Amino acid sequence: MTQRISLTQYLVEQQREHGHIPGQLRLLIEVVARACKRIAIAVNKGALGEVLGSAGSENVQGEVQKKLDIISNEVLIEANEWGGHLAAMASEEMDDIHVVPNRYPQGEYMLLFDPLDGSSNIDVNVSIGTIFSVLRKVSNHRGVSEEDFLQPGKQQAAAGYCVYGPQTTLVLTVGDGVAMFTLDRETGSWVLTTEQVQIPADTKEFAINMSNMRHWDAPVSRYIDECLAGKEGPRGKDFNMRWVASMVADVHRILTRGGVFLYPWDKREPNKPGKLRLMYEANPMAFLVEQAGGLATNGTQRIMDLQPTKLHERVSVILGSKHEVQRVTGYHLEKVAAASSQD
Ligand code: P6P
Repeated sequence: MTQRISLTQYLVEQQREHGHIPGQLRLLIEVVARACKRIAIAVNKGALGEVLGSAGSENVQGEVQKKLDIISNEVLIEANEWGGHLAAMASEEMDDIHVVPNRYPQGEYMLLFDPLDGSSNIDVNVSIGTIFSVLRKVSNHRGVSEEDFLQPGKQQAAAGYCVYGPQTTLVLTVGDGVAMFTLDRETGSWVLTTEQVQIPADTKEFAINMSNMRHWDAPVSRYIDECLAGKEGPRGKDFNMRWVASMVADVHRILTRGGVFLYPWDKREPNKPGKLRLMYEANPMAFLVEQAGGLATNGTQRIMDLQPTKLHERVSVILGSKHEVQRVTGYHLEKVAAASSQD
């Protein structure tokens, strides 16, 4: 039996060997990991725990909130506000930021999260997950405001997710590669099961919601049409398709065996740049994917270079195997170049 190391031992060794993880950040990660364990217990109760179904309210996105959305959000808030490692938190489920109450010491980090992504899958027992992103409070003025959160993804100190699937797995980066920890339910501890995750540069698997095909922009239609043309087409190979409709599950598959994930802008709501949220979905996933050797763009720009203007802003997302993301991005840039040459 190989000696398994725990999340705590991993973080201590990372801190000792690489100095990547200041004490406050280590505490933050351990507290978030503990909160994810509590969320996993609630999620796994299902119909036995009176946690399924709608909460009868809407979030800032105008989406119906599930009971587990609210439970997960509250677990993360309560777990993190007393530790002294955070100045504030932001969540998909909350209109405004949550500043750490004055009764607790304020820390140097800010935590953003989608407490339970993929909620439409909760009641049908399909994998869902928690996504989190960590920023440093860079302004030295007293207090903290929404503007403090508006930093590009390349400023992230850490990012990760917990996928509640056949296994409960925590996936984490602090900027020194990607590590995966599986929850050992017998001991209740996170056990390191994979480190230095690498996404293959090539793939034969794409993930997109095909029902939106008629609404796509030309570069996306071109890319998917070429994949569907298979061996006889310009790609010279057959492709497979997966779409879980849980970003955490789709990204976990890509980190595990490669692939390309697309949630692009489409004509349904032309004024919206995309469906997914930049700050607490796209940025953390982009950090993980890049740390695992993949790429993440919005079609024309690196996602982690984007300067946010609003906390809940949306973005078009193309991420995964390097060569595929380069191809899709290249098709978008060809369209931009053609349009500017006509001006
Ligand atoms: P659609 C879940 O609601 C989510 O935000 C992502 O996890 C997922 O990738 C996407 O939306 C699914 O969207 O339009 O296919 O239901």
